[in-house]
Amino acid sequence: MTNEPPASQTSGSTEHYDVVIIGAGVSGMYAVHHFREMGLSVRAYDGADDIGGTWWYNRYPGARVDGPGSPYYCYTFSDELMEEWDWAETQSEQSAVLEYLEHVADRFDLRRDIQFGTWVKEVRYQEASQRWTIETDTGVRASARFLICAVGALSTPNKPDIPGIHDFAGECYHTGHWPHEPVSFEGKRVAVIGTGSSGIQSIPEIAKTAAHVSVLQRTPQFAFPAANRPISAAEMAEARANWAATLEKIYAHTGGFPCDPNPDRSALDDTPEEREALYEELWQQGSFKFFLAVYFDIAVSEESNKTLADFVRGKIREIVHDPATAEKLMPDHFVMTKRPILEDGYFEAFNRDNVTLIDLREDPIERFTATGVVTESGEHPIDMLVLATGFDAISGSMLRLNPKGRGGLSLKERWSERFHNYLGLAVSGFPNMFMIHGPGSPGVFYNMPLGAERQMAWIGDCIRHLDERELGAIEPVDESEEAWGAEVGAIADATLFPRTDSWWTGANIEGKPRYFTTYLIGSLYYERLAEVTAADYQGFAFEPARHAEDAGGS
Ligand code: NA7
Repeated sequence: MTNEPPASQTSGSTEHYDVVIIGAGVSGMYAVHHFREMGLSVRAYDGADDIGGTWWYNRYPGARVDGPGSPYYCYTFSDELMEEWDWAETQSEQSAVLEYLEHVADRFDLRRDIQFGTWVKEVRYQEASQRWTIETDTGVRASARFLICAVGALSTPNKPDIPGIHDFAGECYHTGHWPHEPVSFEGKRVAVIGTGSSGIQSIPEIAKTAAHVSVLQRTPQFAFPAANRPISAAEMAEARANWAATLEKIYAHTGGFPCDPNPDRSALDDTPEEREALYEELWQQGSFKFFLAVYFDIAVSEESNKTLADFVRGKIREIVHDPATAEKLMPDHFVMTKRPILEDGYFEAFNRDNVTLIDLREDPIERFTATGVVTESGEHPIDMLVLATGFDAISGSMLRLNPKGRGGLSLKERWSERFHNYLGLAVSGFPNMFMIHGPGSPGVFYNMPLGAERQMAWIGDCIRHLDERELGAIEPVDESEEAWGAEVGAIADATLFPRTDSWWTGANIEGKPRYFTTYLIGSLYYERLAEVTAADYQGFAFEPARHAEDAGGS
């Protein structure tokens, strides 16, 4: 260690660490473990009262893992964890994932280095001492050589600013900030705004007991059968027996799951009958495998895309009895270019007498009153409003943290037009700051616990590199950020993803720079990180370590 004061000590009212971690969700928890194992002193801060991040907050009814699922949405750093943890279902419930994370926190004694109920309100780089300083809403002041922003890609709720919404006097909940106490829908008239994953997971659950559910839909969605099922003891045993081979497959896969690559076949290579047969087989089988086993060019070719979109539109028409409602549910964007959604009884919910669809494109919301929502067609009295309106995703939580880098420049200023970054990890002007799952990384397109582990491994190696060479600061040069932005953009532009308005492109947040920021090929991304390491951290600039006396003893 070079910079003074020494780690994990207190001078005046400031605590000093090697590494400060913001966030104690899946990524922040692993950061605590990883850097502690390296012998560094660490402190994590989280506004919540316990670990879990997204799994702590998203307690809405029906919340489940909606990716390829258990038992592979998990940490891989400890074989013992795989040995001792049983997953009950393929699409684990929120509570099951949180129990797993609590087990991890207990097993590795993570909580002793995490301060809960603490919101970090000021984060500033001190050029003289080459340290980050933070201040929290509880009056804590701390400094660290390295800042790890594990703030979550989907953790800053998007709350729509609709006229009168604050006048609504009934219960109002955002799915991403759901209360910890049970919420009863019994006998209530509920309006749900939003039909993304959270709306589509929660609507069928709410409809089971509510007197009435009004679904306020802005954009109809493609959704696929979740096909959740129990995981048997034999299946868990098999997963454990094959764990080493499975890990190899996971590492090689573009999304970080133990799946084969998509077939090397275009949808247009098959006859309409062959295509229909494949789509039907995948639909019956359900789960995220649909997207991982379908033709490779669904998200690339407009024509191929249309074949699957038409298939799903046909399914919606089959499931929903009322033709007028079915037509309102018909999505018209490229399928898979908004976050693919797994559903369980969503389309069927519209066959219930107590569920009504309000198509906001035809019948927009005018305002809220104390007792209801007024759309162009009239007032709908409600007792409860559920905002399933999503998040300021990917970059939103970094902007909310808004660290101040060199010269006091804020991230908001630096990112006013583009989310400049290198490797999805670092930003020039913000030395020794690392982002997890930020823009420019595979983030939400990758198995997120695994992505956090792999990004943390790279950062850990980078810290060792600095220490071995007595370097005090690392940050990307502007040219490498530009080249990285171009690389991310070129991969995305070969697909249909940037052509649809979605939270992937920032289109759900007014005024946000609108473009696709995710590195789409996860496996290639980690090769690129390794290349940069092997080339002595090419694209980065370094500063020698300044000792406290040189820095004026700060
Ligand atoms: P999403 O996928 O961003 O969905 C939000 C939904 O809310 C979506 O249907 C939006 O319509 C709708 N929305 C947002 N703002 C408004 C306003 N002002 N008026 C009407 N409708 C609105 O968020 P989720 O929470 O469902 O899912 C996010 C991820 O969390 C998901 O991928 C899972 O991994 C977990 P739009 O499509 O923008 O027209």
